[in-house]
Amino acid sequence: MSTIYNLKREAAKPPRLTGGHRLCAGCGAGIAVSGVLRALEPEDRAVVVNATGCLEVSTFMYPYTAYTDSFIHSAFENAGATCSGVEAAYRALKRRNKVDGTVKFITFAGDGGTYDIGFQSLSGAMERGHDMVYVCYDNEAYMNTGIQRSSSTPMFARTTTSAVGPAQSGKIQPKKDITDILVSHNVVYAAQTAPIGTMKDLHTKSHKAIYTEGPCFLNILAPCPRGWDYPMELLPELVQLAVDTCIWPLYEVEEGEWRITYMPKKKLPVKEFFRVQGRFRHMFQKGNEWMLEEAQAHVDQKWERLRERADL
Ligand SMILES: Cc1ncc(C[n+]2csc(CCOP(=O)(O)OP(=O)(O)O)c2C)c(N)n1
Repeated sequence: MSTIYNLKREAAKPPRLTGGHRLCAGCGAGIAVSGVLRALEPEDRAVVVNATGCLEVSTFMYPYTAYTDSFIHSAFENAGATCSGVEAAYRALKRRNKVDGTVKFITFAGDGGTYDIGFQSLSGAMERGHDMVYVCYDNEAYMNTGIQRSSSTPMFARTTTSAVGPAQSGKIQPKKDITDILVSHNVVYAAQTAPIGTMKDLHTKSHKAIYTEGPCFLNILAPCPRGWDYPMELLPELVQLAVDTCIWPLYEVEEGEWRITYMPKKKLPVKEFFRVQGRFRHMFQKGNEWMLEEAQAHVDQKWERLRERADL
């Protein structure tokens, strides 16, 4: 099994999330998920567990499926538990020589299903040490039900439940740091990545997560053209801006060792990322400069903390 990334080789593999699904043009989730599944070695099978959300309603509408692997639609609350249960059953069958080949276990859930509603079952599955990967595609709100704020929504972002007006300026609270929380579960591998550039970062981390034995967690930035309010063709630039502003740093934590996997050549001001999205438009109105300053200070502080942890 080769761990050296080769774009040509990966792109030539048959897709395991096939075309014809109903995700929006310009959505980051579909690219993220197909990128994760592409990291599976062709001879291995997978069981994909998916919590309710945009991904699930768009890629699996019974009797249709966009997956070439087995798929379980799980409730919001228990995607982690469902995946860990199937993994435990597999191990029991394997011990009795009742299954051939290798099967990998991957859960996909949005930030609502991960940071909030499915958190207890994710926490339990990771703590029990199941051999599975839990992947959060983080679009920073409950998009499927009409763009409601989640604990992943960044401060100041406008959603349908964090309004912008005289009484409130978008979401009041800062974004929860779920990757850090998962690191505290002592998972064997945790990483933050994004569908970016040649997809090398996403591929390498997905491969590591799938083929490292034990509980692994990936948090993947997945921009949403409807919720973030950007023109669909802007997706690649938007992801690049998220990492170059250090709003979404790319890093991994392996057995407690923190490593930054992308260092921006020039760290850009956060307003470059905000400027291209309607959900932050109010931050550019006269009198609201303090919001940009506060957001910048918050990102700088988190970036410094990450650099310290990575010994940089
Ligand atoms: C317990 C429960 N509460 C609420 C819902 C309604 N619901 C279905 S999808 C969804 C939004 C999912 O948000 P997220 O997990 O962030 O995924 P996204 O749709 O953004 O991809 C909600 C609130 C539900 N299915 N189950």
